[in-house]
Amino acid sequence: MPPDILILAPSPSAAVNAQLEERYACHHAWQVAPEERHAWLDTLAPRIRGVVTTGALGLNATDMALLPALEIIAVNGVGLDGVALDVARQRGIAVTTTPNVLTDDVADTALGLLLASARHIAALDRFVRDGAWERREAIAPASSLRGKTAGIFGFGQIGQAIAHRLAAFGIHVRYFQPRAIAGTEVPRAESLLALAQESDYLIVCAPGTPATRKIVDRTILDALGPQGTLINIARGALIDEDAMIAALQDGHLGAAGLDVFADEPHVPAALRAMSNVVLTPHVGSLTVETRHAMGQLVVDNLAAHFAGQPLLTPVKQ
Ligand code: 8YV
Repeated sequence: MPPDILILAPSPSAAVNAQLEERYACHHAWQVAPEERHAWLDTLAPRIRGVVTTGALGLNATDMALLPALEIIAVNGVGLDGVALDVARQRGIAVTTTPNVLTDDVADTALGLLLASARHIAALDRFVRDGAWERREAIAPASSLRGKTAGIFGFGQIGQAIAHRLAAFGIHVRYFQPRAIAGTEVPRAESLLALAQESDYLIVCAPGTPATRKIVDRTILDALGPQGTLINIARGALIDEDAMIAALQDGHLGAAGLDVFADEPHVPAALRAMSNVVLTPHVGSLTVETRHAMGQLVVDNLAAHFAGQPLLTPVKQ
């Protein structure tokens, strides 16, 4: 009998989905209406040995408690903020993520948001479409990226890939995270506040944890200042969203480029209304190539687990 696995979201890769169907009895929660999911899961739950989830969805303690035979949670992503890791650890449930393969695309998304914000690309796109150019309305010049300073908060693989890209634009780079990174030439600021004070652009790449919740608060935003731009490709929870909206509205913060939000997929109307804000729907890793590679890592981790082999990319617990 193939192991039963619960799939919370499909992969955009047909090859990945086909491999899962071939090897497992797949139960697709995303195909069931949310209000019917509990009843649907009731009979299945005792048989489920693996869960395939995403960084955004995770697997909380309540849902984990419904699955007594759960052995492995394979996350299609690197964010673990939605996974009840303490419960997984206590129950000996393995957890895997998809590091490395998504680094470049997520870094590219950060650069895209930065370019779109700093050079007004999204606003200018609307300007052309709305006919403002034909009406010969004035176009305010953007400010150049060259010579500016970017502060990267969270200097893991993605933060470092962003730093590498920024250097090619002639942007000075600094970073902050509690633990200094050995072997990098990028200077480390002494705190997040110091980083924001030194930066024209603050790029948030740190993991979502209880310690980073709303860490980018009004003080940090004020330090970034009226000419400053905030970029977030990490998690919405790291930013005090109300404080950010207020700072953007009263001109204490210049602009923002956001891929992630506090309550996805809901984006506050105030943010949608602002022309100095660029919004994308949590698509940092959403390319054909990367989503295939992420899905393949999920497939390979599950295969290793059910064959009793070492996992490829386990989360150390
Ligand atoms: C994915 C992410 O968009 O890695 C993460 O944690 O947030 C993203 O790469 C998400 O996991 C959906 O698959």
